[in-house]
Amino acid sequence: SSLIENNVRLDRILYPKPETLKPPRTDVLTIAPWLAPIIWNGIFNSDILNAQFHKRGVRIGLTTFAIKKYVRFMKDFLETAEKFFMVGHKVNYYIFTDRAHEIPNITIGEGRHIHIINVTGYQRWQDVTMRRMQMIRDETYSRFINEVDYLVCVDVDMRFYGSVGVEILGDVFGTLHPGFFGASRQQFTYDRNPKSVACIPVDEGDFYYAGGYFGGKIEEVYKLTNFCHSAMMTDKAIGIEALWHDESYLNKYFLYYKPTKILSPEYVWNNYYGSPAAVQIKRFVGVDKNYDEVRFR
Ligand code: 2GW
Ligand code: MN
Repeated sequence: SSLIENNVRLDRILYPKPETLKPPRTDVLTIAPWLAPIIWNGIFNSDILNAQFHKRGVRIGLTTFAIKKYVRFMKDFLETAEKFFMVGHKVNYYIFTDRAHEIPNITIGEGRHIHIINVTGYQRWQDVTMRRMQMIRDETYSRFINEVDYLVCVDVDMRFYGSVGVEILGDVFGTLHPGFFGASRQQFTYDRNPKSVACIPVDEGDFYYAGGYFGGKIEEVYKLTNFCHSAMMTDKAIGIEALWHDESYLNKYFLYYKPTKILSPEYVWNNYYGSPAAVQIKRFVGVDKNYDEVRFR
């Protein structure tokens, strides 16, 4: 499949013309200063995008981790992904788990496949979440590069409630954290320890990106995950760990390697943050965790 985004000839498609003097959204920022689009409901036409991506025959990988008790999120995650994630496209689910026998047997649509990747769970929960970077990285060149064109890497304690389609795909993308899209630099919970590789000074930073939703082309996901994992190992060697674990290192990566596309918090919502007007659709929403039961923090 072609990786060049506009080299397919489209057939006739009928749709209202874009209105230069009537932008579809004026309540939110839809483009970053480095000209990466910020994807909000209303700014894109799925018919055009689907036609382009279908002609390119694009294959999409969705990675998630279900370690220990988190296998319980798998059923809802997969069932709702079948309804809403990249419907009509070629999709490979990659489930990293230490409990393969507990992954539910779900009926999967045509052109879609579930791949289980057996991994061992780390003792500390911080390592469970942080080591995802290493595990994704290690599969990029041994596997993903041969099987898919794009990767979407997400948390598992989530459910799809609305369409998540090819509008999210690009060279490398991050997602605005639902708790910080209206926040100031000072309020961003970046790591501030100058000894940590993840440190971001208070006079830098563009957005606060969510740890639970990033992706892009395989080569770019390799660069991103390799950076984050290496940074964690550098910190670990001097006995430190960034404030929000993998999320802090991801934010540092995106400060200096700007994402080429940015997803609005529609794509990684949590109802803890209510229902602000800017968020017209909650497409992928955190599942209320029973902290005492599921976690052991
Ligand atoms: C994580 C924390 C405490 C206890 C258990 C776990 C845990 C996580 C686990 O036992 N098994 C497991 O598979 N995980 C995976 O790591 C799973 O895919 C989960 O969605 C992901 C992140 O952990 P989670 O969802 O409990 O953390 P959140 O929702 O607070 O995540 C945000 O912050 C994290 C860093 O602290 C990450 O950056 C994450 O991507 C963020 O969404
Ligand atoms: Mn989560």
